[in-house]
Amino acid sequence: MNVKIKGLFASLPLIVMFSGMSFSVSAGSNTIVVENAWIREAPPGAGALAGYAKINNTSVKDVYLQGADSVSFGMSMLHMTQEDEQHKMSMHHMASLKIPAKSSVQLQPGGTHIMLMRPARQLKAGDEVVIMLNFSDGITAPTRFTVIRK
Ligand SMILES: [Cu+2]
Repeated sequence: MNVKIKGLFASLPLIVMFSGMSFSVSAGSNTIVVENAWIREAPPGAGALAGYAKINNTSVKDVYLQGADSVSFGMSMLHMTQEDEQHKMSMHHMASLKIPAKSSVQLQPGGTHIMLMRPARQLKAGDEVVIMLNFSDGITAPTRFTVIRK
């Protein structure tokens, strides 16, 4: 996060709300609501986990998810899963993910996800971790993810 974004942040009224499993953050005319944020439980010693959520953009302007940050992981990044002609699955880093105006995008297994590398501790079903979702226009949504066994 750079100085320009911090300046923008300071000048805008910022409203943060938690209600059950959903989280919303507003800055200026942008409103993002994150729902059902979860992390798939991984076997002990796993070097990477994946996080999923539904991201709603309730504003009239497109917003871009540009990355993630969490003190609970050595590195967090946006990934997409692709299948080639031989039906081999591979994952690729994504610089940004568009959340169209008045629309939503689902991060889900087999699709776009937040790759969470080098967990600081073993995470078990029921644990909660906060991951900062970084959007365009300097919007940061601190989102509570619940670890689920699936
Ligand atoms: Cu991945």
